Amino acid sequence: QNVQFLADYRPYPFVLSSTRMTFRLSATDTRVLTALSLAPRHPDRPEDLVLDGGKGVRLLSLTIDGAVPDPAHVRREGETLTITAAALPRHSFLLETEVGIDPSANTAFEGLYISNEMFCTQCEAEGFRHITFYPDRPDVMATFHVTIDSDLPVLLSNGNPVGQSQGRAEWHDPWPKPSYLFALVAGDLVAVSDSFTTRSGRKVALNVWVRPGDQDRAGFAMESLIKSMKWDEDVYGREYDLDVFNIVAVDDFNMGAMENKGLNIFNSKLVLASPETATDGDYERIEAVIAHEYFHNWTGNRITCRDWFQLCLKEGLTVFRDQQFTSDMRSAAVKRIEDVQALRARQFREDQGPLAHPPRPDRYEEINNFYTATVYEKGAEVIGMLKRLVGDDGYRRALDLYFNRHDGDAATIEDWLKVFEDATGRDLTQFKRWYTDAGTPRLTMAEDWQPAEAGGTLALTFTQETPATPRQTEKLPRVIPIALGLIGPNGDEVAPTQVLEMTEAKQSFTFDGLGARPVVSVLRGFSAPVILSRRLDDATRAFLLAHDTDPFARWEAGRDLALSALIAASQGQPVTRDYVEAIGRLIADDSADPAFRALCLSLPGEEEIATRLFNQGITPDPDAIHAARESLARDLAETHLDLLSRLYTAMTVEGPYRPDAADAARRSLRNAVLALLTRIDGGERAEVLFGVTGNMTERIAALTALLRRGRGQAELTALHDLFADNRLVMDKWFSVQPMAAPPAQAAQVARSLSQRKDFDWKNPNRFRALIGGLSANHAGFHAADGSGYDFVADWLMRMDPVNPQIAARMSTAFETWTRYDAGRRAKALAALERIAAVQGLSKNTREMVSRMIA
Ligand code: BAL
Ligand code: ZN
Repeated sequence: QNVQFLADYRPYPFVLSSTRMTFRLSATDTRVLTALSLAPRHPDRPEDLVLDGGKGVRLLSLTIDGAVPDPAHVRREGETLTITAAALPRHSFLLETEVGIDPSANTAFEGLYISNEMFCTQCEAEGFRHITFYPDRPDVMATFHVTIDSDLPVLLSNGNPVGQSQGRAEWHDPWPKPSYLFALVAGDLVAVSDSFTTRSGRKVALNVWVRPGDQDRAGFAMESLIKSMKWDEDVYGREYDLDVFNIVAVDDFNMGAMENKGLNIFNSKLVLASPETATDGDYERIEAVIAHEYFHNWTGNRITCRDWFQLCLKEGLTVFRDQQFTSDMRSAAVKRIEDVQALRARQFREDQGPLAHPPRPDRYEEINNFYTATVYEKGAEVIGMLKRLVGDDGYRRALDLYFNRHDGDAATIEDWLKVFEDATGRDLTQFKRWYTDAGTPRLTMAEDWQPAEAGGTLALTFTQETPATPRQTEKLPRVIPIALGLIGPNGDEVAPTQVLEMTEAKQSFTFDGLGARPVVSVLRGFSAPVILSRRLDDATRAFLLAHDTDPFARWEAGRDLALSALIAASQGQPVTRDYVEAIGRLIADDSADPAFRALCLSLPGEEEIATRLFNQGITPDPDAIHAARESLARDLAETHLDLLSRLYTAMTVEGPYRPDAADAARRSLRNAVLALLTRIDGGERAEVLFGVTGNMTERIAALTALLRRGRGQAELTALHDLFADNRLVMDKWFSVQPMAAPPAQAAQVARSLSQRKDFDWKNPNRFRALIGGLSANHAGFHAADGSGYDFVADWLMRMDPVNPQIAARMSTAFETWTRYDAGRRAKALAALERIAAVQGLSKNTREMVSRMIA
């Protein structure tokens, strides 16, 4: 076992000041010449020099200050190259190597590889060691000078261009950086170009590089980049620091995108968009991810992480910043609700199962397995709580101090918390548990109302408890900011939002002088990532849905109402009419944002219902959940048929497609209405819409609605005929079928799609589309006969030797397997054990599967 522990951190024993590299690109035998200017950190205590280097890196030559060392002092073992201390000078020296690598054989897409005849790199977290021998760790930072020799027309690397001639390009990056931020791209590319003048007056050349023919789909990415650059100056005072900023779209990419210094590399699905091929959701995501990667320039690049245990230092903060950006660009209320939905769907799920880990883990085997919702999304939530506790001014002072104090550093979570302590005078010792402890706290609220002649008193008693998680059985109380307001019986707010600071396991807060018993609106804005339970009848939930002034709390009341109905139905219990009636009133309110109404009208997903049941100690039955959801949807549609029909017409968006928030909001409500109406009209409206619309948002909504009703075959064929050459649209085509298939057929649908010639499974997007599509069909993946489990396991085993990162990530489909009944558990366990038994299984997948089986 090769477990890395946070407690074992020690600084690298050499200081690396500059890195010079020359790449002689060739598909099968690329030569990489590297010159490292090194000096021992402690000349009086000589140490061996250990460099990382993957098995595919062939050492061709090595010199120290120009001389070849005695071979007895150079040792190649596993994934390292060691030069013994005896062969090293006590002062600064130049280490030069030449290695050979084979990009064409790199199917794992880590290091230097080829995608569609284009050379590109992915180095985070530990890909650089597949390019050359190097201290491949984030706290070793150096300036880079890179020369690329190749006949390909476009040759890019980090930093500023310093030389360009036929067959050669030179790049210099003056900002010291760790190897994970290195990037190189070479290919036949074209740029959509623009420029941005920073607030201090420097002109920056901007390019979005795509394959020829894709230029007309890169404009939105460029607009998003310019908005991001301006926003980071306005809101955080952060200015860009190089002469050029390049973005490249790549078809084969393990992640969404990567923040390499001055040369961001993106999965093409997060760059390319046109109304015909991309949905409103795609546009919003492109805007957010372009921003995210750009914001990393300060939170990640200028200030990086000391080690990979601190990953959430850059990721949590950068997600928080991109969430703020989207809130400013679009609707803050809608964004907050969407973020909480995603947090619950991905992070709460992770936090309640065998893969639970703290935002800052203290051990790992394979760091690629820790690019998780906990590190990213919970990491962002923790910052949201900090901001709420210290206030907007305190947050701004702390961030200014962070940038001033740590610019150029490889920092830690301790450094991060210290700037908040120093800027605000707060002691964050207890707050730090949010970083070091796994698990989602359960928060309960009990109310005690004492009427009195002069005014009543309401006492709220909160208790918190966090269930045990792997390797953490004892949980101490956390600091929980509870945002709360009080609403009078007539619907008026009697106490505006205030933040209660809970620090004990059990704590009471009292409100005096109340004329009548108010309704408590609690956890406004989802002020802490906890699971709240309180006794509330459906009538009071409906009251909150109608009157709460906090949009999140209002939506949450509707959500709870829907879940209460769905849980009753799935348990065969009587269902009240409160939800169906309350939702009718809400969607009829034309003063409310259509996007907000759409969110309220969309029923909780089956996975969410299963989670709620599980949290109530009930074993979820996927088939009963599916049936209950279908039945409530039909009830909604029948009850509000006239209203829904009117809305469907009223929400039509006239004129050319625009991806802005206002038009997208109308389409989202119209599509939510369509999903319900399709249950009544036999698919008539959906078929018409699919035929007449020119945009992908409506096409895919219509197709999904039809597939869920067991229809849509003609539309599938039409979509295929129209877009067979468009990889991104075809990914949607592969994904929507297993996702929207009736559960009993889902695994079979996925299996027959996987046998098609165009199931190009080595492409990560295509693999994720199909395997992820089935995993997203709750009752289909968890089919009682185990067909979903078997299908996914078969493909994980096939993918693992080709691309272990992708296999390991997709294995999280199984992370909830212990929630289900004994029959399903046995089948899921058998599938996991089949994977675990594979000879030569990657470290990535082995770690994931063994944590899930443990
Ligand atoms: N650093 C990996 C990709 C991202 O989070 O931006
Ligand atoms: Zn990031």
